[in-house]
Amino acid sequence: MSSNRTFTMLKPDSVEKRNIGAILEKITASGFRIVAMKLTQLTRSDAQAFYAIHSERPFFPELVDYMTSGPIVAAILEKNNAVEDFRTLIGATNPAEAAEGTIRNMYADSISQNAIHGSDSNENALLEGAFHFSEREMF
Ligand code: IDP
Ligand code: MG
Repeated sequence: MSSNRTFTMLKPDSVEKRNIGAILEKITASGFRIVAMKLTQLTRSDAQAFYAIHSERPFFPELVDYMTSGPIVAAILEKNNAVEDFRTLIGATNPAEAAEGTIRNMYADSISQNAIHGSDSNENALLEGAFHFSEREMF
């Protein structure tokens, strides 16, 4: 996966609230091409591994409970400057601080249930994409 790609998850709250369509519309209208996509559910060990960097944080148990609470939509997205532009599109981690018109501003409920994930570096985009997809699921 090259550096013009990023990885996203529409988190369980977005699926539960039937916001998949609206969020994907915003993503594709913002110039991202969908390279890979699936509806799936994280196991506890998946969530613990995916968020291993946060394992010592006080919110980690809550994060694992939330991310395993229902299905997610996992996707790889392509655009010039994908990682940075996607972080701009989703907005700050805490929706109360997310800029007007960002996905978290529009669709997130709280700092924990914040609608969507976006990779924070090219290196993590590659790792996170490979966590969910094989090469033959990428187009
Ligand atoms: P990010 O998703 O904007 O990159 P991170 O700091 O990497 O934010 O945190 C990963 C996820 O952990 C967040 O998206 C959110 O779901 C959850 N999280 C982060 N900080 C808190 C917190 O202070 N309380 C509860 N959950 C949090
Ligand atoms: Mg992060």
